Amino acid sequence: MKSELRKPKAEPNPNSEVRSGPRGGFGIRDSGFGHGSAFGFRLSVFVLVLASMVFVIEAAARPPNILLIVSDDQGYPDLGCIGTKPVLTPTLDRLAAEGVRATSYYVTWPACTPSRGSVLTGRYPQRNGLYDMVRNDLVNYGHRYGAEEYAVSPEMTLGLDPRELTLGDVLKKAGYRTGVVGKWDMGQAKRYLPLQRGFDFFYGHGNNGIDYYTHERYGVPSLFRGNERTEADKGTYATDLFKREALRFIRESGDKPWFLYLPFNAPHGASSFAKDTPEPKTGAKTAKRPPGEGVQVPEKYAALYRDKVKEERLARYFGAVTCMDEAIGEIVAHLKQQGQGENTLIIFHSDNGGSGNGGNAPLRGGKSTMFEGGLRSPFIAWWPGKLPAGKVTDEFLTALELLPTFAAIAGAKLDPKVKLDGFDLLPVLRGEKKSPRTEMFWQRRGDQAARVGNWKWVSSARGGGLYDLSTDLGEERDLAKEKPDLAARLKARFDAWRAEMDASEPRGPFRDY
Ligand SMILES: [Ca+2]
Repeated sequence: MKSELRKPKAEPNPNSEVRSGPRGGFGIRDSGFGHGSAFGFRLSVFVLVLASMVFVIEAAARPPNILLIVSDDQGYPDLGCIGTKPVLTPTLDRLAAEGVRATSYYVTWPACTPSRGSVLTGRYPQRNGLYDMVRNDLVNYGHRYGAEEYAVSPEMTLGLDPRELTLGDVLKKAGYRTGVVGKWDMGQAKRYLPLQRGFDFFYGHGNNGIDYYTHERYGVPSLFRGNERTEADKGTYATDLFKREALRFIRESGDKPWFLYLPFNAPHGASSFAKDTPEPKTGAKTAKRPPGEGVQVPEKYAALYRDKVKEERLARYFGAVTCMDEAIGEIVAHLKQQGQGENTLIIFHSDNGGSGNGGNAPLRGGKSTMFEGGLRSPFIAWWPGKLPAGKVTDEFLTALELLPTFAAIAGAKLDPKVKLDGFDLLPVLRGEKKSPRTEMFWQRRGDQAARVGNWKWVSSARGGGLYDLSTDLGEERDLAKEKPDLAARLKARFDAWRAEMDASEPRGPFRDY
């Protein structure tokens, strides 16, 4: 991958034009001068021009707010506007209709933690060192941890290397108020938590998943406010809490430009003991997770789907998506009420492919696989007046592009010593240029994949081959035998990328250095 470090001022500040709005308010009537004489008129014009110049400076000085919404395990087709599933997402559909939807947008890993680490750092997981999950998977969900045992477990001792710069670090330095509401998943020890990673505000869970109501994982209370664990909201549905806290953050930011990273835990399966199964005794390491535990959701949302789908787990999954969609709708409505609708970029995507809730057709595979169903995510960007409305683009884009994009619109200075793997994607969304991305690489343990142009090469325990995505989005026809030279070329590109990752500066927590 030819990496590209973009200078933030490469394009004009999209907010530097004069426009009317709550912070404008200049006009003839405001000038305070009479209009009855030529002198008065000229003076009025002079004052108007002067006032406009002041406003231009003021507008240029206030960059747009940025709201990054990430859903959890929401499959590529799981949006109402795609039209292949009965899922109801009126808010996201509207954002897509008023903005840009990308159909070839990829995450960097087919499951939570490394995918999110790339969102936050703009770097491949293999470059920032967070290339596997941070979770206690040596024991199953039925195991209730004691405090001392939990304190030394992977969930507490692993996290994103503290030397990595996050979106919070970059945007805070550019004058933004920065917040995280929801699933942090970058480590739970204090040094890993958002307040130590460039963020001013944090409400959510530090670990990989929780019970939507008790907010526990492995029996450990997992919700934080700032650096402190809190049980004050125990019993309230997580999506409702994250909506409440997102609105609080926006409200409390006042006139300051803000960046809110809002990663919902929905519609991920609940990380909880099953309601109808007795908790196993402490130390029981072989207790099975009960089948079909799935997603937790308030009954009114699951009820929307009971006549549409046969399986209860699907009704709950779709219900959780709709509940999240409704929460996003309230946040967007609040922005509009505050007059910030046109001064806010909203980006929405999922952290990885769907985990089997009705499949990811037309894509092959799902979460944890190297096929498109694991790596390709729904993507919507909304910014009225600054991005086209109703545009659908098939340009090759990834989550690595987010940090350079946000840095560019915030006018943030990037550290030239930090190698980034993406670029500002706004000109591509506007249709002003083709995507500079020609390649992308993935590795999950022994599984490997590369996309070069429209060609995809996969080598994994669950199958592999060479596929032409331009004619075979479902990766059904392996052309490796027909085109051995091309397959070898893609593998060589993968190997070159792997060598670059191995040669990059050692970073934790998984790399041996
Ligand atoms: Ca996930």
